[in-house]
Amino acid sequence: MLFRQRYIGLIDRYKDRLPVHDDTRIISLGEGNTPLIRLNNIPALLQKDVDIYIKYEGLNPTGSFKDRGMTMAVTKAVEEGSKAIICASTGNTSASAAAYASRAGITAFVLIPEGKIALGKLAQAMMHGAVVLQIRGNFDAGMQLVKEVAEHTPVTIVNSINPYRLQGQKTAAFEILEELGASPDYHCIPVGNAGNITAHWMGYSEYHKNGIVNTRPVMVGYQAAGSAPFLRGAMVENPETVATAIRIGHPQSWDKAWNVQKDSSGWFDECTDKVILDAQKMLAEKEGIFCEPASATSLAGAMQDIKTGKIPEGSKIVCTLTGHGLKDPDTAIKQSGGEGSLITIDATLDSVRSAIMDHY
Ligand code: AN7
Repeated sequence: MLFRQRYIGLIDRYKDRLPVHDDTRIISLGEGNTPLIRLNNIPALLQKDVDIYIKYEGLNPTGSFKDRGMTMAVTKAVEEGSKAIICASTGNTSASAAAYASRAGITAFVLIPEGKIALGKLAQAMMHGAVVLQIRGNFDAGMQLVKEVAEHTPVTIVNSINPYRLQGQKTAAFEILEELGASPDYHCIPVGNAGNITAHWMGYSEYHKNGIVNTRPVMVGYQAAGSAPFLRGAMVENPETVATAIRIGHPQSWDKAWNVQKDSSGWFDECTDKVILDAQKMLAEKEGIFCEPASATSLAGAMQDIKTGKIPEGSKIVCTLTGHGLKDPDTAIKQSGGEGSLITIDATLDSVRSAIMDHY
């Protein structure tokens, strides 16, 4: 018999680099260890000599990068005796919190903006048994409420203002460095609350400081144009974008993200909803990779900067795809022409044959 060591999860894998003890009860669903996929076709379409890698975080257990942070946050909440967790969410955090809470046997309270979360995420939060509080307000209003309520109520906040979240999420950078054997030149990432860009920089910096790698990437954060406080240089009051995951006007890691920008000599930029959706479709059609709209912002932004030469030829670029495409089936179907564009035929051999000949 041939055995491979069982992969349990990122806390188990990076125990010595995370704030856990030998006897900590780890709450895990086998998160992390996601594929780093080299794009085959898109660089050629851009007619640029660039090496683009996709870190496919949509393949985490609940379909987003949030699981990296949630395994840590829930593990620590349980260790500290917490019986309930709470978060405000544009969707993915609520799905992840709901799953890890049920795994731990504690309660998850999630505040979501009414009508503005993708269907798959809502299904997850409900299915895992979270107490779903739909608010007549946006994410930023929900976040404010969560902070206030947690001051007087015995619930642990598991939004990325919980420092254990970033500790877990820094492991994505570890995996990239270990797989490439060196730092990429650029790391492109969607920015909402800016927790993930902060966590990645922590991870890169840790391996750099320990002498495991000699360089760190330039960090580039992309926002949706209607929800781009880092571009405006100020909070945005009524953020709007098709990429509902990053429909955030008051980023919680504002100062931290500006420090990442300065320390890495990076920048922020914005993408229109059209450019985001085009990139999402392109990834699905040309590379076989399905991500949700917010995730495609990283590649959309990278392509903009590759075209202008701001990201020069010869660069090795990693783009994080934060969430799976199945999270938001409505947007996917709509932008593929809608259900009305499906070819409906009689269940006969002739009809199938002629449909094949029409589309061969
Ligand atoms: C797919 O779930 O904030 O910059 O409440 O779901 O670390 O906030 C989601 C954020 C990017 C932005 N891509 O990450 C939530 C939530 C996807 C996301 C982001 C989110 P941060």
